Amino acid sequence: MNTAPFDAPIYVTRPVLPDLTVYERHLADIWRSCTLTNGGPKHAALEQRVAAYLRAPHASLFVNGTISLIVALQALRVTGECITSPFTFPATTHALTWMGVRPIFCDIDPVTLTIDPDKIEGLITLKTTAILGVHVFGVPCHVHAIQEIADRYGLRVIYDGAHAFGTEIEDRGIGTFGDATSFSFHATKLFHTAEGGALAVCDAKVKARVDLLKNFGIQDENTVVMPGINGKMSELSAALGLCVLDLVEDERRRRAEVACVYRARLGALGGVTLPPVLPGVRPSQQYFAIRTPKRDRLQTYLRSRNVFTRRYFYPLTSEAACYRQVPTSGRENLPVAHQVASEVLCLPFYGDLGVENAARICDMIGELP
Ligand code: T4K
Repeated sequence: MNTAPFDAPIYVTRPVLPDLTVYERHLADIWRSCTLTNGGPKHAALEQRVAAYLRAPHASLFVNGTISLIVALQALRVTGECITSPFTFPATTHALTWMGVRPIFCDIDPVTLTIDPDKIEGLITLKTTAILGVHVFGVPCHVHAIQEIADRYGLRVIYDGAHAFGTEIEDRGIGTFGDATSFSFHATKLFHTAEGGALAVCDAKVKARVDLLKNFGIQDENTVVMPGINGKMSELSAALGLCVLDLVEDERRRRAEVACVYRARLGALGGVTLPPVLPGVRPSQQYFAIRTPKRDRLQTYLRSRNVFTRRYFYPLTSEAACYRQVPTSGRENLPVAHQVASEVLCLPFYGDLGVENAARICDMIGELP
């Protein structure tokens, strides 16, 4: 048992990076073509490969995940009120606010930590136009139950799949559920382009609208058809994505090995709730989030051992000063979300961590009284 502090800091994640020479070959192509952005060949190649990896009929690349979410809301004409989870990164809730849509916070399921479908219906009003679920930590929302409610009330369904790149439900890509799913390709993500994102949709008409919206709404040199934004991914980011995508399956395999160690060792300790294993679900391997009532003490203790965990997602977005006045923000409406936010801790989780370091972190966790 080795619980001595690590010599170098251990972070919650580390980005996968290709061999520099592989990226340099792509850079040489870019230098030759002199095309740096606005839908060049790297962008076209990555867009196709991302759609194929996600097993989605259509994908559109973006400059980041947040803009892809905002564009999804605009493309699907979400207005009024949208029912969403407060257990998320602020970007989810902010995307609604930037669109002038009021977030209506719904409590979460204590097992999946995603929006609780049993609580959605009671929040629907005449102003509700959509449900925005978050596949938090890559664990899928209750997609069938959500779709059933949405169909009954004529609502749009949008998913924030920032953590869910590669999650599958019964062999179906996560991006094929609902009307649109956004992904983040930030450096902290399993698959990344340094900064970047994508939107997966099933309807070709929505894809066409999304592509216009991310390019200022410009149809051709003489025609602007809608008030769009600049959401385009550059050739440099797309080239990095092409290199990283080649490494993703191996990274997922290595993370699965780390997860195995965490599950076995922490499961044996007791007092720690592990991430759920759901039948028929292939996990993305994005985060390894545990829950423990000793969370804050544990985080401080691990920090003293040079291990930097993160309290994703504490505080809830409903607790932010800009959302506290929203009527559904009250603690009494969100008891599960508050409990989970007070206990959740994301452990270091990336392939290069290795199984031995993961075991050492488990020993440290076991040492805490
Ligand atoms: N929806 C959800 C549910 C999200 O979680 C996010 C983003 C979004 C939407 C929006 O997607 P984007 O617009 O970002 O594409 C990070 C990320 O910045 C953010 O993308 C992510 N979620 C969020 C969960 O985490 P921080 O503030 O925790 O990151 P930071 O810089 O503290 O990084 C954490 C650790 O990762 C560092 O301690 C070391 C390591 N790291 C980080 C970076 C940036 C590296 O090793 N290299 C790096 O380049 O927000």
